[in-house]
Amino acid sequence: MANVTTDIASNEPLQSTELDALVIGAGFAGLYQLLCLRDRLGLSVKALEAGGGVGGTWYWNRYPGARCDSESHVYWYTFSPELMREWEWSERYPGQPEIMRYLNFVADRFDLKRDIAFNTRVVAAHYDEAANRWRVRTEAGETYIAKFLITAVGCLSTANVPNFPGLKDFKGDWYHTGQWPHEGVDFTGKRVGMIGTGSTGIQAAPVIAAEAAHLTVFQRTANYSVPARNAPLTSKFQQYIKQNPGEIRSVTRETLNGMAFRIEPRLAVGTPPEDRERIYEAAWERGGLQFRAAFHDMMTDKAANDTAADFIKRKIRSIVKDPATAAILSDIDHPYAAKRPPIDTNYFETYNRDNVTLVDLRAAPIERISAAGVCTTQAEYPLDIIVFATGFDAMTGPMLRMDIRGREGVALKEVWEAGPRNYLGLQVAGFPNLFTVTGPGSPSVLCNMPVAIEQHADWIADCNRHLREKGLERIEAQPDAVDRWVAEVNEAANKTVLPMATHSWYLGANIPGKPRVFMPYAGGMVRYREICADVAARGYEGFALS
Ligand code: N01
Repeated sequence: MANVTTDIASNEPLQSTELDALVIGAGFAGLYQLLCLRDRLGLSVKALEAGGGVGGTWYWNRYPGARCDSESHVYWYTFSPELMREWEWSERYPGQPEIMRYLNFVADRFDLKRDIAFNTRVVAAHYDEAANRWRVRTEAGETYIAKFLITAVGCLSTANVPNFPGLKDFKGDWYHTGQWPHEGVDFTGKRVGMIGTGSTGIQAAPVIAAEAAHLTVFQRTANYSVPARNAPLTSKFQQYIKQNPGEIRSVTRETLNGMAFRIEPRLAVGTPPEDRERIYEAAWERGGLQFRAAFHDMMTDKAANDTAADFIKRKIRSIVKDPATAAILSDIDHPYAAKRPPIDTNYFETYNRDNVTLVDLRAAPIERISAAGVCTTQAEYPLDIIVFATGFDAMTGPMLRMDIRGREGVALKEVWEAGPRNYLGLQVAGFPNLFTVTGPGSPSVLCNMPVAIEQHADWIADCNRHLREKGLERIEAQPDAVDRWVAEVNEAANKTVLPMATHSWYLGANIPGKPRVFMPYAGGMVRYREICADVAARGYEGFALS
């Protein structure tokens, strides 16, 4: 449907597309939200996607070694048993190219692409109170009008390139891992510098080192990592997946954070040291994020966490042969998994290669980038390529880079000036009919993402159905419900060791000037699902419906 309206910024008459609902993003979240609203509710819906294809985070993060850390048989949609039987994963953890093939397969299977506008970045969304419509503008100047607006913009989609002086003078090439060139980067014979040792840097370093003439890793904060133990899936396991889609779906709905494994009920504190060591050793051999499931108290009791931290630090020192390098890598200042825990393939082993050097930025921070390379306060490191594995303006960044305005033109930037405030991570007071999928205040990044995404998209679709059945037009979070939810999010975080990593992106601490607020809901996906269901069952308690 097209009609003539007024451009929200320039007052120019423009052709607008009018819809029941508009979805921003076509990653895991946007695709499924589009499917729910279009195919189950019969709404007129479009998704607008900045990238040239589906995939969201996986479309952009094509860096060497990019791979998911959820196991493949739980890192997918579970809404359709047929779909689960039709797709076959090849490895324990899906690599970026395989995830892209999967998401394209889903988009084609459900004919979603016909309702997605690619290469279309949303720059503004303003709520028109009189019309009860969202007016949305893209970078190219197109406008869309929709009753419901759903942001499915991902938690980690706004790349953070630190503002080092001199970067523009660098004579070599530089790349951020989250904006990786589609044609790839040839490291052969090159001197490569990589800044950052989060999940991304830890995945990329071994792959780059195997190709480059030399790799220099610049580490600001030492990090834990546990071996992923990736391997091809056996045909027996592939058969198990096809035969048990219901069981797989159920498990991801019963475990704390939507993973395939359950947290062991035993406590690290009180377990005799030799038994504990044996349990950690078995968990290390098994590999993956399941390591943190070894003991129930690991994430809630610092003393318990210390036992895991100590085990991993000893492992690092036993793997890395040069004692000085091992000391820098194992000098970790936060509890295990208080920052998002990476898993790896030969990360610490990479430092035993002759062509890899570690630079300790705690001892000598980066001062600037020169024409030749990276300069710390102690030395200049000449480089041909710099890789920024420096993370993202997480969770709020993707929302705040759009000019989102609610009632009376109030900007989301103002409302979130001191940190994100919303109800259930789903709605902001003063922004009616705007829903955020896996935004701050929801389990999102602490959960296996597709599980969190399906819950949100289903809840939003059910809410839409409810409004339609009741003849209602508008839903809006109430300020007192927001206050209570913000308090609950804080309380949930404070029951864990998570806020002890004071420099983590969970707290926004990686971005200079960003308010330090623990953003995801740490109470677990099971509890969160119950709360959301309960709110809906009570007639959307905490929301005003009209
Ligand atoms: O980003 P990060 P990431 N000078 O923010 C350093 C998901 N993910 O892209 O710790 C020097 O974790 C920074 O240092 P510090 C996953 O959720 C998943 O690695 O702030 N260094 C840190 O070492 C993950 O958590 C997968 O002191 C600077 C690094 O850069 C999230 O994405 C794979 C700096 C950034 O680490 C983000 O991971 C990859 C500066 N100015 C990512 N600024 C899987 O599924 C930042 N750093 C496996």
